Amino acid sequence: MNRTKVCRVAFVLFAVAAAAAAAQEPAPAGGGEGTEIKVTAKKYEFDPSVITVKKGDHVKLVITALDRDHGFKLEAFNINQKLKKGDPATIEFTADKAGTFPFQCSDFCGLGHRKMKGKLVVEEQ
Ligand SMILES: [Cu+2]
Repeated sequence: MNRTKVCRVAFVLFAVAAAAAAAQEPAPAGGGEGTEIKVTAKKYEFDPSVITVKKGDHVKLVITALDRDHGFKLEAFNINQKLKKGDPATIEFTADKAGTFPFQCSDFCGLGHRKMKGKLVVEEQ
């Protein structure tokens, strides 16, 4: 197994463990549901590129840049976060308005930088 593969296996194991831990946590009290979404960023895409939540949700995005530094800009919610390679960034906000809101990479990362984008869909309850 090469190094990349070892890293990937370790990452998957970590993700599974984190998911199992999260599943055991009680739901946050009051207000909207807590929603944690893991996202990866690499040249030139976010995965998932469409993030769907419900209006009123407290959204927690944990975004990891895989191949180099990127950025995450979600203008509608005043978010512009630098994503350091390999260092998961946690972005929290309340999805207090319904609609479809574009987000994009905010750290120039190469020829496809401007195509590196996605959208947040906030559905009415
Ligand atoms: Cu980028």
